[in-house]
Amino acid sequence: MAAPVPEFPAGFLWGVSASAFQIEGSLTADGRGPSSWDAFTGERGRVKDGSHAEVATDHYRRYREDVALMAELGVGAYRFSVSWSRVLPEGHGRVNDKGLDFYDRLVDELCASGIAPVPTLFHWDTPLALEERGGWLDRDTAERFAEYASVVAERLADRVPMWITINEPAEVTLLGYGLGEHAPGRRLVFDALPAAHHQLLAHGMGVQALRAAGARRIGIAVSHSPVWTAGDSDDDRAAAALYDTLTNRLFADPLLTGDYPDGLAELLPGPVAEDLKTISAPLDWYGINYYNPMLVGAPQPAADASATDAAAEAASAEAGIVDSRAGSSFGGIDIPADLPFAIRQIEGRELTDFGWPVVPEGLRELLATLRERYGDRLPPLYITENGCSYGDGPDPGTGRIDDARRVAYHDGHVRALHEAMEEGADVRGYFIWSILDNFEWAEGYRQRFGLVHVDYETLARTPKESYAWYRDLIKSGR
Ligand code: GBH
Repeated sequence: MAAPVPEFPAGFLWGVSASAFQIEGSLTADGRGPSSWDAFTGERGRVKDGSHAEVATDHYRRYREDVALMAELGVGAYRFSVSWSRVLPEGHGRVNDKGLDFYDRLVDELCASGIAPVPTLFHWDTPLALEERGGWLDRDTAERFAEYASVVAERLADRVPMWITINEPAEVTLLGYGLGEHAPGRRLVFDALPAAHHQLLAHGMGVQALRAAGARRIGIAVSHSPVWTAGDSDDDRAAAALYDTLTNRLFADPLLTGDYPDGLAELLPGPVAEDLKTISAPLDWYGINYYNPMLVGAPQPAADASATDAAAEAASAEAGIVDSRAGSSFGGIDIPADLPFAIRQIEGRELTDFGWPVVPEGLRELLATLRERYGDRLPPLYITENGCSYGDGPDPGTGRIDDARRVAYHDGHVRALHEAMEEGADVRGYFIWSILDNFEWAEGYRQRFGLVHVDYETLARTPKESYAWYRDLIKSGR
C-alpha cells in the first residue's frame, strides 16, 4: 500500500451501497407490509445467529445521521434499495404513501448533501403477499414489479439520476429457490430456473415502466465471478463451464445479447422468445457485483472414495484441492452432493471472515472476460458492489477500529480496477459494499462489511480506518 492508488478519470463515481432490509429496521412502521425476509427470519434456525432485522441498524430513523456520514466521506453516490412492501404493502394495488415518503425524505437529504441517490428497486425482499402466491416462480410477479417500478419512479424520478431494477437475480434464484438458504427457503435445485427468468422479465418490464415515468439512466446489478476450473479433466472443464453458464451467462447473455445460453431457453416457462425482447431492451449502464472467483470441478462420487481414497487425496493435493469428497460449499453453504459440479476452496489466499478468498485480480479478469464475451454490446459499467467481511471491533484502549485488512482489500481491488480500465474496460464508478455494518442475511449480524462500525446494542456508528482511507482516496481523486 506504499504507492498511491493511480489516478482515475475525472468524473469517476465513488460510492457506497446498502439495501433496505439489511439496514432499515422499523419493519411495521408507517404501514409497511411484510416481506419474504420478514417471514424467513421469523422461522427458527434460518438465520445462523438467531437474529432478525426488526431494528437492524435503525437506518429508517437514523437516515439523516447516515447521510451525514456519507457526506463527510465525500462519496458522489449512495446506492440504497427501496422496500417494495413499504410502498405497496400487498405487493400491488394499494399504495402506502407514508412508505414512499421515507424514500422521498431520503432522496431530498442526499440531494441536499450533494450525493446522487441510486435506488435499487428489488434487493431480495419480495412482498410476502406475492411470495405466498409463488413469488418469482410466478410470472405475475414480473407484472407486479413493473407496476411498483412506475409508482416509485413517478415519485422520485425528478431527483434520481441513476436507477437499478434488480440486485443479483442469480443469488435469489440459487440461494432462495434452489438451495433454500435465503428467503423464501425453497429447495428446488434446478426447478428454481423459472425464478431466474421471471426476475429478468421483471427487469425488462421494469425498464419500460421506468422509462415511461421519465426515469433516466437505468441499469441492473448482476453478480459475476470468474470461474476457474479445478483439475484438468474434460469432466472438470465441463463442470466449470456449466457453473459459469448457470451463474454468469444465464443472466448476462439474455440482458446483453437477447438470447439464453445454449439449451437453457427450452427449460424456461412462458413465451420465452417474446420475453427475451423485453429482457434485452437497451440498458444505459450495467452494474457488476464482484466478490471473488469460484473454483469449480466435476463432482467426485462418494462411492469411489473408499476404494481410491489415497490416490484421490494425492491427486487432489497435487491439484491444490483440499478434501475433495466433502460436499461443496457456496459462501459457506453446503450444496447438494448430487449437483453436476462441485465448488472447491481456492487455496493460498487470504480469506475474509466469511471464508471468501481475497483475489483482487479476479476483478480485472472478470472485466476482460466480459469484454471478450459481449464486446460492443456492453454498456458503460459500474462496480455496484465490492467488499469484505472482517469483524474488527473498536480497540478497547483507543476506541479506534483498525481494519487494515479491509483497507488492503479495497486498495487491491481499486488497483485491479484501474488496470482493467487501462486495458480498455469502460468502468465509470465503484461502490463499496457497505457503508454500515448490517444484517448479513442468513449470517445475521456476525459478518461485518461496513466502512462504519455499528454497535448493535447502542446503535452507535463509529467510522473505521477504512472509512478514512476511502475518504482520502476520494479527496485525492485517485
Ligand atoms: C451481495 O451478495 C448482496 O447483494 C448483499 O446484499 C450482501 O450483503 C453482500 O453481497 C455480502 O454478502 O463460495 O465462498 O467463494 C453477494 C453474493 C454469493 C458473493 C456467494 C460471494 C461466493 C463465496 N455472494 N459468493 S464462496
